[in-house]
Amino acid sequence: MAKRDPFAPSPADHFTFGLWTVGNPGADPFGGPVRGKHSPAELVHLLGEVGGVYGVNFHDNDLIPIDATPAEEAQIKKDFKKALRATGIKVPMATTNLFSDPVFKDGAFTSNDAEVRAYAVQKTMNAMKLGKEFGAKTYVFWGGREGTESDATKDPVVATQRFRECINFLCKYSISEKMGYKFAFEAKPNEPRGHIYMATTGNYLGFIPTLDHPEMCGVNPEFAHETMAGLNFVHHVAQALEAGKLFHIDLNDQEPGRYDQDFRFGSVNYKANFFLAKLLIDYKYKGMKHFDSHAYRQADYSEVKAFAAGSMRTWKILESKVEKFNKDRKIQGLIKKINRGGNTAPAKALRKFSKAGAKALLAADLDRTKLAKRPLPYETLDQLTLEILMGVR
Ligand code: GCO
Ligand code: MN
Ligand code: MN
Repeated sequence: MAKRDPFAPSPADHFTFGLWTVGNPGADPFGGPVRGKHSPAELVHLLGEVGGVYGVNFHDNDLIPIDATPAEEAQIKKDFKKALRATGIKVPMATTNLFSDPVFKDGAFTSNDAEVRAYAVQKTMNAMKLGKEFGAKTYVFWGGREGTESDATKDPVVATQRFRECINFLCKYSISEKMGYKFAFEAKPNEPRGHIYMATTGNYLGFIPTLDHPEMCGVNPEFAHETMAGLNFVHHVAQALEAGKLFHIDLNDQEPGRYDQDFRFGSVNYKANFFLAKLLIDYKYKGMKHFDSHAYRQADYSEVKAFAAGSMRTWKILESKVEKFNKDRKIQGLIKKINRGGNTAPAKALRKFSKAGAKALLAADLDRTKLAKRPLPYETLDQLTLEILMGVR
């Protein structure tokens, strides 16, 4: 009997793709499409052939073109439902395209034109209904056009208030229609706008508590987005996780300081992606892992399948490396050693404030010269990590 592939994905891994990711035709700002268009149903079958995929996500117009006739819409939905049934693939997340149409050239929820804002909310309400038709539970908001090239054009405080007004309305709409959505906000620093409002996941973590329904709102961080700006993505995800706000995650890869590359997960920064996998595994993230990336422009559809399979396989390989790291006695010994001092009186006093504790802490003998001399074997720890990743440990 053939040996089971230890890195084979399964639906239990909650890996998802978007119609817009595997269906990406390879156009860029300098050249048109290089791959033929596949219908939504064909893309579901493509994912079925890759195997191990849990779900497929869509923007309203990935499924139903913005100018589709009612008859076309009905046919697309029928074919898509049939493909979902045949493959067992689910639709866990839906979202709205609030960026392609010229009406959104200056933003959707932050547009200066109140009627454009109303249209954006109306389009989102319809897209939320569409998502519900296919069972979506998470609703993603990526404000790609919410921003400026020149701050002469918009008041950034007013823009935040307009954004809040739209989200509050949509939260109440989901509640009043008993849709049960969880909203997940996705930050990005730039592209397609010169500057996008809510540039980082942290911006959204600050914004959410100002909403009328913060309990139903969280974030959908994307590896490439913080990385584009040279920031540490893992730290942003950690803050969201710690706050109980990591509702969804977009996995891909990206070289810092470049255009929005949307590379295959793990193809550039596999060390950073290892720490991301470790974070999500250690803190038992159970949500969807959505690969928001696309195949190289040189790929044909058989290579698109290789890209999808590779994305999941890399996660599974990193998962096995995390297990190795967590079981490595030398590494764990070092980690224990560097997290020290917790049983001393000053450390205990710090845990919960009391007047007596504050007095004790002020009087404690904490010798900074001695403390500074305690060893920090970080060179060793990082090298051991690297050796696990390189497969020699
Ligand atoms: C991007 C974004 C988008 C969003 C998508 C879902 O950089 O273009 O990552 O792919 O994730 O629109 O809202
Ligand atoms: Mn992106
Ligand atoms: Mn994304």
